[in-house]
Amino acid sequence: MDTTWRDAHQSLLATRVRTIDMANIAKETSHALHNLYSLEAWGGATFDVSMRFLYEDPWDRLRKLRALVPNIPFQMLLRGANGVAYASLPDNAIYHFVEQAKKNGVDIFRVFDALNDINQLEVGIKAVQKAGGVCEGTVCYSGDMLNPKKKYNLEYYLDVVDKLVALDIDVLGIKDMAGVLKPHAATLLIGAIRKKYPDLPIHVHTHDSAGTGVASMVACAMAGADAVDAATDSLSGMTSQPSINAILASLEGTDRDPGLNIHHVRALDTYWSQIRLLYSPFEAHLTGPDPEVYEHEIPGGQLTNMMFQASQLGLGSQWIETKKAYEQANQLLGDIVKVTPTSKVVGDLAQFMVSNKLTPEAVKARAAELDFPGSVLEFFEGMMGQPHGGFPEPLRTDALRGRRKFEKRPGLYLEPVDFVKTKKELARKFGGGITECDVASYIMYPKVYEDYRKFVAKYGDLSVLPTRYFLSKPEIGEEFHVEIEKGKVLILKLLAIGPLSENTGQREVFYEVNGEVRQVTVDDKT
Ligand code: 3PY
Ligand code: ZN
Repeated sequence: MDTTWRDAHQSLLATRVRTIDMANIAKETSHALHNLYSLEAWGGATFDVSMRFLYEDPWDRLRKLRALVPNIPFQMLLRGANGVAYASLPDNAIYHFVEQAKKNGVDIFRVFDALNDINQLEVGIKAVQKAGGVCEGTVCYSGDMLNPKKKYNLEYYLDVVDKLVALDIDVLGIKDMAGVLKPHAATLLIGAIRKKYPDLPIHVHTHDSAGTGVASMVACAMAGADAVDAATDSLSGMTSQPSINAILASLEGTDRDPGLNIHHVRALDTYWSQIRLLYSPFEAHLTGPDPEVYEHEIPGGQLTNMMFQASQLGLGSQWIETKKAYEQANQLLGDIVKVTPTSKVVGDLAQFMVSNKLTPEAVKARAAELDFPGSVLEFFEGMMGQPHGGFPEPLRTDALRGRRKFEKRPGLYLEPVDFVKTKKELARKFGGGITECDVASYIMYPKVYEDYRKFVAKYGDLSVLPTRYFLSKPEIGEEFHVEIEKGKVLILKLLAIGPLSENTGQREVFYEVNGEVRQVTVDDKT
């Protein structure tokens, strides 16, 4: 599977790659990668980020890409009972969301749960089965299976796999979100699953954070995995997936050679090498593999995000401290599986410990009086499911101070969504034309969706702007083209920018549209 359109940029460029940059290479991709298992094109953090930061409709991205790539299955990442959000939603919201995703172009759903909680997984799995999608039931790999002192061992993983198989999944996913699945562990894990389930399709996901991604994926292929994940070279390596060409070269001449035309695959990367430059403001400036990932176990996407945030806040110097605190926070929380949303819980607690200068002992001793981040309290409440081995006590009870405690999966306690009522409310706020996809977006992220709609009502559809002009302003006198719909091209030229008005904080901007001079007043937010 090629992850370029989803996890690769989520893990390297803060999820910022825009639809237009995928659509512009979609036809060539459909040709060069025609015999791939799938393209990961949707889900995970892309859903929220496309509305929140790109002012794009995620459903529109899915439909556009689907139309351009009719021949390769599309895959999405679904966070089980959390959908694509950060905590559980009512079951009917998950069913409704998955139904829209299937109708709009997703074929294969990689369903995981951040705690490998089978009851949470079951919600997503059943929703996919009901919608008629291919269900990739997934176990998240954490820790180090080769180390007998670690919490999660081979027996643990085989037990989760048995439970997934009992739910009648189509494909088994192994999700190594932090890139800690070492090649020898990969051989043992995949070998053991293959022996127990000779006919079960196995698909493995990894990140190259420690630099072992290619070796691990080759080990998986050799041990009997059917599909592994890779990304275009220019968006691969480090916190992203391993490079597709490195994997192809490593499998060349073996019976696991996927049989792609390497010249075509490389040609796609020529495009991506240029596109990556456009997104340089979102680079985390990683300098090389991070072997400490075996200690802190921070998932790939989160590692770059935390680095990016630390440098934006001028806390780059605290980075080593933050990584150490992440490790300590994980132990405090009971050495949990860390992936969205539980990775955010550990990250929030780590940042809380660093900014308040708290040792793990102090967190335990003062738990009844500390103002823990909201995500930590939600985790302790049970809003993200039940961790293997239970919650850490007395920390949980002390931190909750009488708040609710779910001992079963949260969906059993949540009121079902009234879709008709929600649709009517949205129509009242935003006018007619509200679709089921809009309803699903609103249910996942109410405020993000509302802000997105208000933004579009004010500024129009910015998804058509070339990225260079979406991220920064043109030079005076610079001319550029915007295709607002097929065959309808605007030729724009910035002519002049007037002085800042002290009273209004606004400026007059003069520009040309297809040769006609126009003028607009804009807020100067700088
Ligand atoms: C997500 O949930 O967005 C992930 O990529 C988890 O690895
Ligand atoms: Zn990933």
